[in-house]
Amino acid sequence: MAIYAIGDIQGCYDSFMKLLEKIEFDKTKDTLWLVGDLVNRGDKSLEVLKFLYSIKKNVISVLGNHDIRALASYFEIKKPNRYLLPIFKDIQKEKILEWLRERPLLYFNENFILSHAGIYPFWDLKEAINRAKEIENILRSENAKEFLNFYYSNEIIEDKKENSFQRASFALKTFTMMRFLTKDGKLDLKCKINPKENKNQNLIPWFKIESKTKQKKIFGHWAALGLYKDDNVFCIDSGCVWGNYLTALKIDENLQFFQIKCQK
Ligand SMILES: [Mn+2]
Repeated sequence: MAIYAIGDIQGCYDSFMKLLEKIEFDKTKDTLWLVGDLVNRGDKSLEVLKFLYSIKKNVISVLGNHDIRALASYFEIKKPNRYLLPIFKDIQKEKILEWLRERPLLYFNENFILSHAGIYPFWDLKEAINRAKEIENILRSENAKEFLNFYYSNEIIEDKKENSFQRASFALKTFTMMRFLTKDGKLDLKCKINPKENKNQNLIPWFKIESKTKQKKIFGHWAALGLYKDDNVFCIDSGCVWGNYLTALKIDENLQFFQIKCQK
């Protein structure tokens, strides 16, 4: 009955399989919490999706920016790149991409919140749940294509709320792309460096701003931050697709880490 949170897989199927061996993952009773970015930039994105679909009852996976990118190809807004193309050539593409489309942006229990990039610190849990739901409802609706078209043509970095696409676009950016925020709560989407190297005093890592949610946040997305923990957060993107490590965090009293070196 163990729960393991696993970092950004990004098509690194072989590393993922090795990690499941290492943690002795048992599909009759264990659950995986995945921080998203299941696909893209790694060579076996199709294999990752097919495997997860085959064990979908054991999987809680939140959407990451690369998963959204795959959905943009599904809705024919962006051409699939060479990493995503095998998915679109596969006979099961509809089934696995419809599964991906239905993944949430946020998952939580009493102690932890799971999301790809983090939780906007100015939102309490109720607001974060509502904002995630708004995006999920749009992505599952017939407006999904129109929304993703809007999302990719408008870089919304502050919480404008004039219309539902603007609201949802900002929220989607926070859940899937956030790293640094400006002091007035705007997203900075350019700076990707490790916070230790940041000299711009106007940019603050989102998790250094006091959060209105009490649970510990488990997230990925920030490969330059790497494996990171403090009293409030766990970042488990240890850059497997960049030749580094894939990380699992066993969610129990001991919070034990397991890592596999990239198998490429
Ligand atoms: Mn990401």
